[in-house]
Amino acid sequence: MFSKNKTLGEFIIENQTEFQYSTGELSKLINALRLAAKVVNHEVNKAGLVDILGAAGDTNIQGENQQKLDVLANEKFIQTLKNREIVCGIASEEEDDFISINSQDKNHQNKYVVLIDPLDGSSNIDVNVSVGTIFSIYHRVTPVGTPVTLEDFLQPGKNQVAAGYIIYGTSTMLVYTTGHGVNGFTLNPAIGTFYLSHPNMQFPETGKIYSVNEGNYIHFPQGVKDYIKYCQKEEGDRPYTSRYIGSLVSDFHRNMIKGGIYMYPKSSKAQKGKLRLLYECNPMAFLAEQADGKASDGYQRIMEIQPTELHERVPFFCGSKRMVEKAEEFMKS
Ligand code: P6P
Repeated sequence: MFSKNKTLGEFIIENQTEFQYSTGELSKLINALRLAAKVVNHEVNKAGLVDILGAAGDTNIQGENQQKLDVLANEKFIQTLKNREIVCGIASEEEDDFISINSQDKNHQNKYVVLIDPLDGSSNIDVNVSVGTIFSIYHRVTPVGTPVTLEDFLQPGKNQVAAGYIIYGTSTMLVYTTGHGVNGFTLNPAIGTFYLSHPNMQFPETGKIYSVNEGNYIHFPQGVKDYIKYCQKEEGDRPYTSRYIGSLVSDFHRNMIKGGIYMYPKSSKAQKGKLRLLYECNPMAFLAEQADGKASDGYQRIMEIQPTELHERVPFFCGSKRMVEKAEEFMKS
């Protein structure tokens, strides 16, 4: 067990030995994300004060209005990662295509690729509801010394070397895994330092919270409708409580602490659901499994899915193991 109040920097150094062939690059990568998180946190926390609210006028590849804070967060994370000269490529929800990174003297020697949703839940920004950043890290699979290709990004989630999120909520936390459990760090804004506040985070095996946008109920598959009615039925430890914030990171974080399930199913309006496999579902699935939870598309393990395109969407069921298994039973029947 890790002692609390250790700083994120101390934690990274102490656990560096766990990274296979550790050359310190992954540590430098996590440190780069730490810096970007503090910069974005500063902007998110003053969003109401300066004229960065409201849509930037553009729309991203998803056809969603780009809020100015989306654009700013995207730029900050990309710039910070570029400056650290550790990654050979970046894919972002806000970028139509992946970005190949090669500083002159490095000649494509960097070995990590990062996929990121720089500001998830951005429709909540203008109403002061918590939002989050989600990141996913892989080793490149094409030869070092060559430009990164799409193949480096279209890897199944089980290949991830690290994943995590920053939640800009009542406090700002960075929660991540490198495959050795999940640890949460809370930012002390007065001194700009993250402290280990939630060591070894784990989903309770079951819970009493279900998170889904019930406004889509009539469009859901019958199995999802039946599971929602199961959650609402007066029987045993039920009815459960419905909690849905509209920010995946916030719903996931609450459910990991209290126990619960988050669902974004497919529907007659969205045949593959809404969430993106590469930079939303895979990183959250890695965290869920490292926290003794479960993540599936209703039928198969999310991290087994072989991606075919950068922004592909998948149905998503994620949280306490027993709750996801029960939902899968309804999906199968
Ligand atoms: P809906 C935010 O846009 C997001 O990707 C997740 O963070 C959130 O859970 C979901 O979409 C909300 O989508 O359709 O319920 O508004």
